[in-house]
Amino acid sequence: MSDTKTIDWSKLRADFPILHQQVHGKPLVYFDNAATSQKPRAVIDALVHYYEHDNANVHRGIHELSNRATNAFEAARTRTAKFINAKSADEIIFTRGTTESINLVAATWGAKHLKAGDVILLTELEHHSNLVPWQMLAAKTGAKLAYVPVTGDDGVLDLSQLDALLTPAVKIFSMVHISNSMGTVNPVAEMCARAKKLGIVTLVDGAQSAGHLPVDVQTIGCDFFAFSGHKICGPTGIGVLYGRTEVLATMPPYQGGGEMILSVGYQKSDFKPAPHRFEAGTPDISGPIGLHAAMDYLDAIGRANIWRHDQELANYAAEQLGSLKNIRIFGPKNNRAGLVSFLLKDVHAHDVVTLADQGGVALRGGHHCTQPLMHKLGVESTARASFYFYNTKAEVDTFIEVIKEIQKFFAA
Ligand code: 7TS
Repeated sequence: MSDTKTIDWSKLRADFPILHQQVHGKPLVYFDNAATSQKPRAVIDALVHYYEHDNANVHRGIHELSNRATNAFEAARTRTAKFINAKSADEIIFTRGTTESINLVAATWGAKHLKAGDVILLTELEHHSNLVPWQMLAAKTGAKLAYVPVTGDDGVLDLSQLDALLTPAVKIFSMVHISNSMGTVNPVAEMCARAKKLGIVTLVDGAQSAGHLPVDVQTIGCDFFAFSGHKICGPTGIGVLYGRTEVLATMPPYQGGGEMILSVGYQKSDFKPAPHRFEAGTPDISGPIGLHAAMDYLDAIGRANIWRHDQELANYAAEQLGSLKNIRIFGPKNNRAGLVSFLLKDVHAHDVVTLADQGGVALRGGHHCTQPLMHKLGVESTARASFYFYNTKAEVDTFIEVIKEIQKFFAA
């Protein structure tokens, strides 16, 4: 792995065809990476190659193309296990994304293990996809929801309350690794360890972390880890649920259909073990193949290097924004992930995003699917710039100039 200083980041940028265009007559500055990342040529080529040479259904045929497709599909599973250091490829379930991964756990683990009076522990930082499935499960089972609170605009959790919240009624603790709206990096290994000591099952939402820093599910010590392909340079429509073998073995199937059965009778069926028990029907085949190429691409750069680059850009952007007047900046002072959320005084976040777009800068404005957190902080929305390794300091300078122009426009 090369050192971050020896990496030619601008050369990597050349791998992304989409970045080399103008928007509204200005060079595109793509700062919406927390929503979705762009795709390098290697990933696009892997998808084209699959459809041009190997396309067939998996697991069913014994002809050459079906064997090739099956081998590529299962090789992607093995690669994914390596990407997050799972013990076995059987612990990797392919889903549509983080959202479906969490829904799968809520639907299957939840149906088996939760009853009225049990508690589902979450944090106040969660994305809607780690809130709503648990609310639906609570409504169905009579379980209750409890939350680890955030302390304020810095988006940091008050972990001094954790021991008091980890009551015997808590059956699962589901937490975000990196907050998509604040940029907080939660100490998930410590949080999981404290829960695990009490026999509580843990889930980590890794949507914002998996492609940005080295992830080792065994070191984190979680029972489940969820992430999306499209946020880590892979295609949309493919996601991952890691589940520890012992926990997956207790869970009933998710959807019923082909591929997930051992044998089917008219009255009753027997199901395969994990991971196939959770993957009914023809799966997204090109998705894992594209994801495989993305994981190879990211690990050739090194996620520790990507993380340093992310943090450098985010700290620089936060510092530059901090030098402006009439601005409210969210997120932690220390160890900020690669994004900055902010609000300009008396300017709606959507106006910031609309005007920034005119300057070629793609931001996001809104509640970022963290509506309860926004309400807790007393705001409706924020504007957000989120970075990845192909972004540059010069782009941050452009962004800051655009923000200054917006302030001037609204002050006039
Ligand atoms: N969890 C977190 C922390 C996220 O940031 C997101 C998506 C999800 C879960 C859901 O991922 P999906 O791939 O299943 O949709 N976050 C964002 C965002 O910040 N802007 O758009 C999507």
